Amino acid sequence: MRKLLILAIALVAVAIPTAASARPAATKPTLVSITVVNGRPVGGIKRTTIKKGSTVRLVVRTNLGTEIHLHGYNLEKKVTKGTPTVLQFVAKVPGRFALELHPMDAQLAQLTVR
Ligand SMILES: [Cu+2]
Repeated sequence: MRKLLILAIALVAVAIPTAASARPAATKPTLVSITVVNGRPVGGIKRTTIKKGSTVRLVVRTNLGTEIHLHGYNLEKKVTKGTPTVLQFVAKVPGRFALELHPMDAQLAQLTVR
């Protein structure tokens, strides 16, 4: 019984610093909002530079298409007509990445992570 109590205290001691260091990740995400009409992003391909390690929130509104696809990170999300599609991720990998609308493979955005 005493062993279990010691273990519980040890776990709490480990958990507290972890929770504290996790706090900066909760900062506001970088918002990239794109409206697509008939497979074309309004205002052209959105080019954004993102700080490595930050959270990115892609919001896509489109009247066509089945899914959005972020190349490199290989993230996909189904789109629904009339409902904004939200794709949120942490930009851990540096580089330049294309966001496409499938099945037409239309480029919507270019994200540069550095
Ligand atoms: Cu693609």
